[in-house]
Amino acid sequence: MFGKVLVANRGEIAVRILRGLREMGIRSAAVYSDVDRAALHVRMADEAIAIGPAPSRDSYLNIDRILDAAAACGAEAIHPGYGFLSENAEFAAACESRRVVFIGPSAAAIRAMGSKTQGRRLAKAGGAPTVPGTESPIVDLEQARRTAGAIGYPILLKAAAGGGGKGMRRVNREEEFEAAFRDASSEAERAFQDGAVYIEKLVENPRHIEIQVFGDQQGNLVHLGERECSIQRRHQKVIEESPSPLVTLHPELRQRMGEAAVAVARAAGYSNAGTVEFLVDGDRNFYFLEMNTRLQVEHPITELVTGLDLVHLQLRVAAGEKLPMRQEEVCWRGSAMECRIYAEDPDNHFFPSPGRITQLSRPFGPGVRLDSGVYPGWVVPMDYDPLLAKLIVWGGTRDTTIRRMMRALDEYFVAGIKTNVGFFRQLLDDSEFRLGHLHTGFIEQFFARRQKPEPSGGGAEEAVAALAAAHFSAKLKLDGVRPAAAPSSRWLLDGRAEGAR
Ligand code: MV4
Repeated sequence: MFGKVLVANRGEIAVRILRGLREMGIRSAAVYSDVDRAALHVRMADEAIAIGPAPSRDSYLNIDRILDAAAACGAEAIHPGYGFLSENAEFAAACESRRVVFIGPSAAAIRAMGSKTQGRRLAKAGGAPTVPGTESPIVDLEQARRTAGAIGYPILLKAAAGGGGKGMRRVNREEEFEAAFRDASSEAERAFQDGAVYIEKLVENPRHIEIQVFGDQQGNLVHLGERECSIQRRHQKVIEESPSPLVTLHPELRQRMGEAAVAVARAAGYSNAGTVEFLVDGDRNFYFLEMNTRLQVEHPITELVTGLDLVHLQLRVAAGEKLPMRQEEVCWRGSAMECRIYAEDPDNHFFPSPGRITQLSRPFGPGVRLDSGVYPGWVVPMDYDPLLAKLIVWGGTRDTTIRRMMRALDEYFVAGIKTNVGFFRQLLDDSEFRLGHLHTGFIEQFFARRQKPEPSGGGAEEAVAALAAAHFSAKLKLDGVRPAAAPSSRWLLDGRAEGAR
């Protein structure tokens, strides 16, 4: 096993990885930009190395500075986390040539999956179903129009170098094709310096279900089940859960999607943690979408339902150990859900709300996990993604998990900055959400449902009562007075119960 690992990231994921390193008895080194000097990940690491000014390109995205930091502290391996350099094939290759282990798949596998068209070719080669479409970018507009006609409208134009919905255009009929192609291509050129665009048949209102896979360097591969990630806003995930409510209704889906995901990973020569994304249509047909070649933000829900520690596993297989389990030994228990808590203002278009955290209190109790990168007094910088923490909850059933999440959200209190905590309570209360009727258009429809006036009287009254209750509980928290807490503190102070006197 490694003696020392450098964590090339910041925020909650750097903290998460540092915890894994501490548990495995591996020394840790953090890196930090100028604005992160006092960050939690810097405090938690055994040592920390400054890598430059706040802008990512001068610090967390700077390959030379990260590699110099690893050399300076004698780290044998680098964990990239997610975002930043985690899916940068050039960085993985630079690690290989500087003889430091990149904790992730090979540079070749990252590069292959970075190209969405090559990913589709590999998925097909592995025998996984793909959405009807082209395996190479459009070169001849006239021919592309014929291909689109043969596939059948509506179609989607997608950036070959893409991901995250950039360079993606819906085309409803042939007359729209040329303009949409130019739009998609120029957006892709701006975003990825690569204007290549290809065609896929559009799947209407699909679910987004992804499979966690894991490989070792001996060629063993397993899948760790699915995560339902359909609740997204502008291609940003908001709530994730495992198992998918759809898979709970149709359990054979897990094995079929799991086998398809492993086949894709095998075709890519994959090792370490990876995620294979699928679209699932209304008839439960699933299609390969793309593969993410990193540990994902939402990995903790898989950890809670499988009982595995994905960071430990990453370190073990990166150090050359075999996967410690076979597929038949992987099992799933209960239900887990994650809310991504952001410093953002739900009442102002979810704009980022950086600033100083003046008060912070967190949930505890059964089935609650909080992966957080912040502390009271910390100033959330405006230079990075404003994710504060992930609230992750486990329960025996989906219903228990939802109730527990509501309770935990009530206990999570932040002052000084705006957060989306209140928004989650509304989402979790939604009847369609409760029923597990999830799809990628869910949030949009949810907003539309909320804007409609209540059909009958009483509903409005209820809404006013709920608002008043929310305001009251927020005020109680601000004042630091909680009626339920008074008797128990009295008990603690007096050493005997109220009734005993
Ligand atoms: C699709 C699709 C429907 N049909 N592809 C959006 C981001 C990009 N990575 C893939 N995306 C989609 N691809 C076909 N052929 C719908 C989406 C999509 C989506 C996918 C996953 C999660 C949320 C989404 C929201 C809107 C559109």
